[in-house]
Amino acid sequence: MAKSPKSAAPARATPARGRTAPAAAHHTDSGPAQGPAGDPADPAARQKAEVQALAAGMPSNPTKPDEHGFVNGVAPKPGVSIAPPSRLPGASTLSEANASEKTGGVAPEGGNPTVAPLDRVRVDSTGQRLTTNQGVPIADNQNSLKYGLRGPVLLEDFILREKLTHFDHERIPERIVHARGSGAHGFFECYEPLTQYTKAAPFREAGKTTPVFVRFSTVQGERGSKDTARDVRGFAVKFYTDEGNWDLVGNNIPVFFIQDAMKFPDLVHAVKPEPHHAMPQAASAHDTFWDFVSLMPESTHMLMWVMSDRAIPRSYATMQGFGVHSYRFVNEDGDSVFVKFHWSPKAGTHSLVWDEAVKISGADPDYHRRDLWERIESGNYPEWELGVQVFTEEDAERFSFDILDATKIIPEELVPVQPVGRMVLNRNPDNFFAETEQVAFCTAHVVPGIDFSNDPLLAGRIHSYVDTQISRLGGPNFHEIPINAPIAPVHNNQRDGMHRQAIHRGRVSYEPNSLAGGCPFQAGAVQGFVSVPARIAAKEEQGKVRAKPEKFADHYTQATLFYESQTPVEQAHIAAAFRFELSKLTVPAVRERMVASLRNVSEPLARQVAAGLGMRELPEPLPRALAKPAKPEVRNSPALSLLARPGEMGIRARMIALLAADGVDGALLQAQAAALADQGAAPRIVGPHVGGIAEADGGMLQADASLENEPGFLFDAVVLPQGQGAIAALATNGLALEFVKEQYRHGKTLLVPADARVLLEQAGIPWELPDGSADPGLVPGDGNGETALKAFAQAVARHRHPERETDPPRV
Ligand code: HDE
Repeated sequence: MAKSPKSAAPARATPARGRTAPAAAHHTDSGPAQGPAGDPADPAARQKAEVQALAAGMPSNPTKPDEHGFVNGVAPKPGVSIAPPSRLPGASTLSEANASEKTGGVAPEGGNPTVAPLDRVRVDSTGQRLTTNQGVPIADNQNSLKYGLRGPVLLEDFILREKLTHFDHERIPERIVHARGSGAHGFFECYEPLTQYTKAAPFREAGKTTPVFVRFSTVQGERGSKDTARDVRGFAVKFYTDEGNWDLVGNNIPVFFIQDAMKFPDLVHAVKPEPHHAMPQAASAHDTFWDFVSLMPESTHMLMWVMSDRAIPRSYATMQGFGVHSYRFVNEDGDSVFVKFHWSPKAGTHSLVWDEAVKISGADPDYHRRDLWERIESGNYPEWELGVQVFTEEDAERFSFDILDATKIIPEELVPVQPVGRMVLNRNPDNFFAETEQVAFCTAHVVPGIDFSNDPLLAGRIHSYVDTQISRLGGPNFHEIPINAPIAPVHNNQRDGMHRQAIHRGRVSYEPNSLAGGCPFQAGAVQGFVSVPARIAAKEEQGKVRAKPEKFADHYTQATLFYESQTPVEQAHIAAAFRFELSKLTVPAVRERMVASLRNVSEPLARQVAAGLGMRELPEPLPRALAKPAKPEVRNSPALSLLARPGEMGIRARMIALLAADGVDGALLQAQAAALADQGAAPRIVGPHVGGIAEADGGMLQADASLENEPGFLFDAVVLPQGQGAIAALATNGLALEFVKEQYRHGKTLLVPADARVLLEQAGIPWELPDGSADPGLVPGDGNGETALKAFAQAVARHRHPERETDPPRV
């Protein structure tokens, strides 16, 4: 520890003959020619002497020879460091031990508290008085400072000015894409060590947990846009590993529209609201998007996914997530394999239907945000299993498609997905802005054990994310914003810049150095990040080139694979989505071009879409870029259907309405609500109004919501009431009939006691399916309801009853 200069002997004014003047040791401009003798009683002299000794201990740069040659390049050695004799040589100032309430004492050795847990910056104002940002107590928060009661407001009012100035700057630029999103904290838990493939910290030991922050988002709409737009969803996970932050910035769809980052600005310009009138918001159903994608046939595979129900998820908790690109795993020996990442929801993959999504966006634009928040608040923590597809360079060579092409999947039937861990989201943020808005994901954030492939789309992303944060978050120090700071120690020689938080001790901010004993020193290959040398065999045509490999030209094989792997009801939804989107175009030529493209995917699909658009004749198929694509390994992949993952959460977190009105059998209704809540569902009593509802037996129950403020399409299922008075009231209430009708139209489960059948009849709902068989989603309710409730819960767990569907709907 440096000795406090306070207790040090004062420097002598006159140097003793033959000795270096200790006073000279205090000069900051130049020191004594011979170096100080190091009077142990004088910290300045001691510091100089110890610095001199440190510097002398490194007569040359010992690591210089290691900077050269391939072998050193792939296995860099750790830097050399010399332990200083005391803390003195590393100090910025001899006065550092003069502590105060503000300065604290000397920096803890080797520490950087900007990476300490977030409670260091959480603010709780319980019992506190109001202050300015300078901590000055505010006496009056109601009035500006005026000259007399009716006089002018004074410029001197620093309290008013501070408040307004801060308010004026409350907004930051929204994300250029993925502006609308919601996030949560949680953890990742590793099942088994994956060390044969990777040394990445989260996969080192069975049971090891790594904190995560996850943000889900839509792509097209602005920050305040609706949640249930037809769109790709972002699925970005920040792993705070003990070896640094790893961001797996993925989507809920495993492929992308384009193959090269060069086209990303074009794609985004085409899909965003059109620039002349800034419409439409949060929608791809407009001319410029379809103009672009129909001229870019590599987007066809992605279009199949985006027109499927994947693009209108029921909940963030019921979506898969994908890393999309091929990445690399690297183990301790430096061996690498390719890897694709898959998140699979424990709650199953469930989606909305289009009519429902459209209506929800009006009644509750925050539908997904609310759902995520409420799941976590109620302890129904969303959970996913992480799976990996691991394959070698040699496997990749054999595939009929290129693994560097982000418009292609690797069918699970070709390379199975191995489960490696689970992720649980169990904590909502304290503050949306500080955490969810300021979180900065970046594909360049990788840790030792994870590396990139040569995917040209990924290459652009490695650049783009840091770049965008600099303007969005106002400078290069966004890594110090608490939500972005790693939990791993941070030490480097980067300094200054806007909004710098860290106060670096010492005067050394360069490497190599001897004045700080060589610290911080380079970690070397064993501990540090080393890029895998790309092992792509050099071919004659290797050289600078702007072109794509041949296999990238197969634009349709996997689009067909996706479409063919869907169940008939999913195929029908895809056709309907194309019909809807293309019906919104104002330029018929674009519409025709898209139908021409669909002929290369599936003739029946193209015909169905054309018929839905009133096109009597099919256009010629679009010319293909590759006349003879390679034979695909897999022609049907059941894993691609949403129905392949029903989930294992039953009715947990399902929103279930229990309709009520005056005269309801209140005891039964409350028992049903309690039984559903016991199973983890979220029951809500919905009446003609909120508040008191008179029960048949004279008691009162409280409605949580009204038919007006929470319409039927917001619920996963509905329990119809018993009690003649209530049924009669609801049967003449148009809102109640619409409620029931929409539940039915959207394929939901209705519990229908015999007496309440009249509600179905009034709403025009048939008791049987179109083919005359029993409707599994209309569950008859018996007297006191226990058996019926069980059957109801089972039917709700199926999510939806598409057997009921007709196009157009019967009801
Ligand atoms: Fe992004 N993307 N992206 N992207 N992306 C951004 O970064 C970009 C791509 C994805 O919740 C931006 O911080 C380029 C694919 C998610 O904060 C920006 C290219 C995938 C999020 C950016 C792509 C994604 C973003 C905007 C083509 C799925 C939201 C704000 C080369 C694998 C993260 C920001 C969050 C956000 C660039 C393509 C996923 C501009 C250049 C493919 C989930 O940097």
